[in-house]
Amino acid sequence: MDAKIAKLKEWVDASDNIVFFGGAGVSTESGIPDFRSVDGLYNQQYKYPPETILSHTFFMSEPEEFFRFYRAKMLALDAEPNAAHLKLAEWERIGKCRAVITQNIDGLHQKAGSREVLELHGSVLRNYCMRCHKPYDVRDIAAGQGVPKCTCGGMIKPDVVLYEESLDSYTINKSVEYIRNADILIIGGTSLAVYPAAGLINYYRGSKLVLVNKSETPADRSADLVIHAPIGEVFSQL
Ligand code: CNA
Repeated sequence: MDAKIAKLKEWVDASDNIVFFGGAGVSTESGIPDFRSVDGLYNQQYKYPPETILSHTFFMSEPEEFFRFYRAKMLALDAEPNAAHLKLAEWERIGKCRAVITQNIDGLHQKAGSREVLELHGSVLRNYCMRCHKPYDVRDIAAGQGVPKCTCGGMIKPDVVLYEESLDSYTINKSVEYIRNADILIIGGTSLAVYPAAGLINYYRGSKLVLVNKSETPADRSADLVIHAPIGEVFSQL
């Protein structure tokens, strides 16, 4: 076993207060593309850049185009959890992992069995009418065509945080509390480029800040352990 993975395993084995902070890279090994990798969504060609399509302004002004992109690229309902999701769920079950804080919207941590999952950017699995707030199943959104409409005539919006929208303050406060009190903070599969989510890691006060990411991140220099490798492969060895 690689010396860095052995070190991480030693820390994990001795801890009952691990907090995980992750992003889209956690789900690439489940077949869901991230944003910033070479094969990520930002490097594929669309009429508009993904930041534009996934903004509140675009959603309200061009909902047809939004849902065309959203159904094709953001919904992956057949994806299954990979070794990283499964290991985190196991750690929670045996009392090691206190919380998973995720920027992902795919629901795979819960599918793997994690219960304390703080979804900073919401979830594609929840959908509500913007007028009467009636909930809709994601399968209704996936199977439909054009702009999904409620029986009342209102537009249905996925419960995901679009660019220009603010994050839920309860979720942020709870995330800060977990991070501030964590023994080990493992950051994985995130470019740490999207704020305010990325700023939450600055609340960590411990001495075991771990980064598991394929590429370099702005936090590499302040981390106590940096592993540049696919997270599923790393976690399957822990
Ligand atoms: P990002 O900016 O696309 O960064 C992903 C990072 O993960 C990059 O640094 C990659 O090098 C790294 N990476 C890719 N695959 C792996 C892997 N197997 N192991 C380790 N590292 C890997 O994504 P962020 O999450 O940082 O950006 C935040 C956005 C992306 C959030 O708002 C998400 O909602 C959004 N997003 C989510 C999903 C999802 O829910 N699965 C998919 C695509 C985008």
